[in-house]
Amino acid sequence: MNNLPKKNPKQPLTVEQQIKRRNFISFTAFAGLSVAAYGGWSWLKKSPKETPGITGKAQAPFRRALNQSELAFRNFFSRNHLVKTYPKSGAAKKVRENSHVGMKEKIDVSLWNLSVMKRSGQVLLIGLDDIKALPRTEIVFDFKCVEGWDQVQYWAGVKLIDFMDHYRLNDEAAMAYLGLETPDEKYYVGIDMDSALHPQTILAYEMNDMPLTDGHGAPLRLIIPVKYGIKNLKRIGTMTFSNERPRDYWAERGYDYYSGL
Ligand SMILES: Nc1nc2c(c(=O)[nH]1)N[C@H]1C(S)=C(S)[C@@H](COP(=O)(O)O)O[C@H]1N2
Ligand SMILES: [Mo]
Repeated sequence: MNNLPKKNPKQPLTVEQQIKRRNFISFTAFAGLSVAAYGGWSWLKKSPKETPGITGKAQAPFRRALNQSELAFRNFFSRNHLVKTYPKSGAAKKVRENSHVGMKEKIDVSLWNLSVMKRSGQVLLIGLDDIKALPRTEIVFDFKCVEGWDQVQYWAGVKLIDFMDHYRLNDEAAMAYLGLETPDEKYYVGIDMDSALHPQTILAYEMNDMPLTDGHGAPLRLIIPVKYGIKNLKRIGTMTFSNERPRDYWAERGYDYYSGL
């Protein structure tokens, strides 16, 4: 035993005091949370809209959250993870046709060329016969549109990765994005290079063993099963490569830039 004076032992609280005290604590906590929630909400509402351009219309913090989740997705994404495929017998005979931005003018396939803007500034003009001479590949997969429909479809063409390999677009493949535009530049998409070089991404010139019809994007369109329909640009005119995001028709209208599946 030491000789220090004993502190006054605290009087235990009565039951009523305990209840009062708990009520006080929970009320304070509730009030505090309400203020925080309201504060958070008005912070979001008052925070500036992101600057219009590549993407538009979302409050900046929302877009930051979206971009964060894009990063998470891209980290999960693997070029070796294949989208489910189906037997040809399962493919739709009547293929849905949806929206034709950038396809108003009549197209003369004999005059058409794919323009590839190289990093060096050089432009490759490539005709359809040159593209058809490359190894042909086919895919039957479930095409999904953000509007809420999907359909098993059968497409054929050349793998984009084979095409890039053939034309020695190595410097271009090392960049972060592929940009595609229709010849009239009215519809355009940007695609991250991992998705562009995915083994199921193809430059398609046939559907159900027939040359593409105008409505489905003749003479050449993108088929990219790891993305929603919006990224599957019909009637390709030009191909660009960049480390910044290329402009994207639907991202400018508020849709997710990545639009992955
Ligand atoms: N040039 C161009 N490509 C486009 C579109 C478009 O409006 N113009 N719409 C996209 C959308 S939203 C979808 S769902 C698919 C539809 O392709 P389909 O008509 O072959 O079904 O094309 C995509 N590619
Ligand atoms: Mo779509």
